[in-house]
Amino acid sequence: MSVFVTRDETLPPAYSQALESHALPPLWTALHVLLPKERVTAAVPHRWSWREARPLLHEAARLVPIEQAERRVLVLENPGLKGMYRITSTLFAGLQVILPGETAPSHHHTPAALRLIVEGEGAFTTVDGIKCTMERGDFIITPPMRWHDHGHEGATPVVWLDGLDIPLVRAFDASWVSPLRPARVPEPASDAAQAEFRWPWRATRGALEGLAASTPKDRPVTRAYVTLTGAPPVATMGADAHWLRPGERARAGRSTAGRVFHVIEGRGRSRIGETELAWEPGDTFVAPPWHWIQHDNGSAGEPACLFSFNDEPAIRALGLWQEERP
Ligand code: GTQ
Repeated sequence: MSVFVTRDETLPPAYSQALESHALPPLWTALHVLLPKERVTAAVPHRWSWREARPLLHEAARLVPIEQAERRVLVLENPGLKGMYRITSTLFAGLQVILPGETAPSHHHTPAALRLIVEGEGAFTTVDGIKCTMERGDFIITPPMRWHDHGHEGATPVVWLDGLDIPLVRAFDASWVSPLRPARVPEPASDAAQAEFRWPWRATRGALEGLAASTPKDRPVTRAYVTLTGAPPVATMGADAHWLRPGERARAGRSTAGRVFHVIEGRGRSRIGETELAWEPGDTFVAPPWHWIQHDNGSAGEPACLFSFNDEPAIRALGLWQEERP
């Protein structure tokens, strides 16, 4: 949290001292920071290259035993928010790696989590006893206070992107985790049972492809991930799958939500505010709130698929939603 000096140097020093000792700082020196004329964020647009992150994740798997780490995660920390373990002011993101035979023990916590599988096969996450298969591109949620652990029955390292609302929950001083419980390998769960927590990429990709065929060229091809009752995946965070047709340059837009994008397929670039970010499969990039976002599919003749998650449900619930499209 930022701490700023609110002393009014024009006041008699003894009076300033008295205000300080009575916990009564003046508002007038801080008002422009508390209520700026423009929306401001310390978060900056940034891209994490999968090519660069991948060897560092695999090295973490060699250097740090899972028993020590509990969750072996490299945090995608916004360069504008150093030391704060956040990708935007309200969202946490990280890349988690698990090796064959390992288990990340069971716990539950007040923050909500969502996951997008980046690489590998054979891992699973268990949410309230339901074993959810983790295949590349799958989207899996862990709503608040649900027991969850991770395991790996495959042969090569598995990596996924974690998104959590930890900074938002911490703003309410509401972050809490249970003691650990050893993970047990559960029985396989049916697709129907997994459907509460898991959206397989195979199905999402098929739906996007169909949508792309029936959507006018000037309309975006996007599917929001929703629960069986049509709600956002968790109360605080939304998620979308985007399909960029070959050569497509999407319309720009901006909103008061922060957004984290992950490249499932294709190559291209996105303009986030004034920053141009090139991307390829496995890359993750962030658009802080109120930054113009425009995606450009540079893949020659191929579609590009992006996953994204956001804090839109939270900011809507607070009555702070605003959106602009030119
Ligand atoms: O998998 O439970 O990236 O508790 C951060 C905190 C993942 C998890 C994270 C967590 C988890």
